[in-house]
Amino acid sequence: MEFIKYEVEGMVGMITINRPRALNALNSQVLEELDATLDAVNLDEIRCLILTGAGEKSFVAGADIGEMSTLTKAEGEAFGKKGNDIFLKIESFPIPVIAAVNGFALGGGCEISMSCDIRICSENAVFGQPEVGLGITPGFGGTQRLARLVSPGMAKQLIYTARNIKADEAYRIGLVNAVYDLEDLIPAAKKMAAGIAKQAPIAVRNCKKAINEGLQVSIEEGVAIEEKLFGDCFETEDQRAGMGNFLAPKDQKVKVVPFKNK
Ligand code: CO8
Repeated sequence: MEFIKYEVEGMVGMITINRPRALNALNSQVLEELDATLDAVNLDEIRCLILTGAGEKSFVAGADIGEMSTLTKAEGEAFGKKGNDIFLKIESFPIPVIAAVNGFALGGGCEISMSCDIRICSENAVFGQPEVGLGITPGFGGTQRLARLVSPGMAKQLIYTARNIKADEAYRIGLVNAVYDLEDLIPAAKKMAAGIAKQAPIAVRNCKKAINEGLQVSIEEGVAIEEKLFGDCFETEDQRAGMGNFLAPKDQKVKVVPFKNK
């Protein structure tokens, strides 16, 4: 891999988009390597992913403008699909993905962060959808996910004006969950990921599925999805271990239940 770094620490995997000379902009090769990296994640071992960008300046400064500049209509649509397919893979990835946004998250950078389950950022982070200033629409899900994540009115304002916002405003509008000093960002992401990884993995996966799928349907259909996934947790070793530990005599309880993903 030239542009993607993948590291494992315990039950947490960290994917770093590593093209700092172009501020980690997403060209076809980066997207293909990212796709292959996701496919290679060992889901028996890894329970949470962190996605970040290399360097201290940029998370991802968008899709590669040089590569896009000469596309035909058909090629533009195909490039949009290429990004969308991978971002949908992240969104529906079986385990949670935390975006640790360490600087510019513009265009495709903002969009990839929005396909993650949770966004946290550093104080130097800048979010925005500058596409209309380049003569295009957001093409990797920005018109869809920003409106769902913040509000349609705020998304429209940001997209129509192509205005970038800093970390404090991203926090205020609910685009990120927390803002950290740059040096504290990755440790905070790792701490959050470890906190997720020590929970019952089947239950965490089912929660992700229930929230994501439930958001697409009516509340009646949503609770039906939840019922199914709730029921699915029973008779697992992890459900027995989790409830067993709660019900055990005080002197036999463990602080961290050794869940087995079974
Ligand atoms: N694509 C290609 N190269 C980039 C990009 C990018 N998106 N962003 C930065 N770079 C490159 C620069 O060209 C420069 O390269 P070089 O050193 O070879 O000249 C290098 O990274 C460093 O950048 P700057 O010198 O510009 O650094 P500054 O600190 O001066 O500025 C900025 C940083 C403000 C982030 C500036 O680089 C910038 O505005 N970048 C573009 C941001 C942008 O507009 N992003 C949105 C792109 S469009 C998009 O993402 C659409 C997604 C959907 C696609 C759908 C397909 C159909």
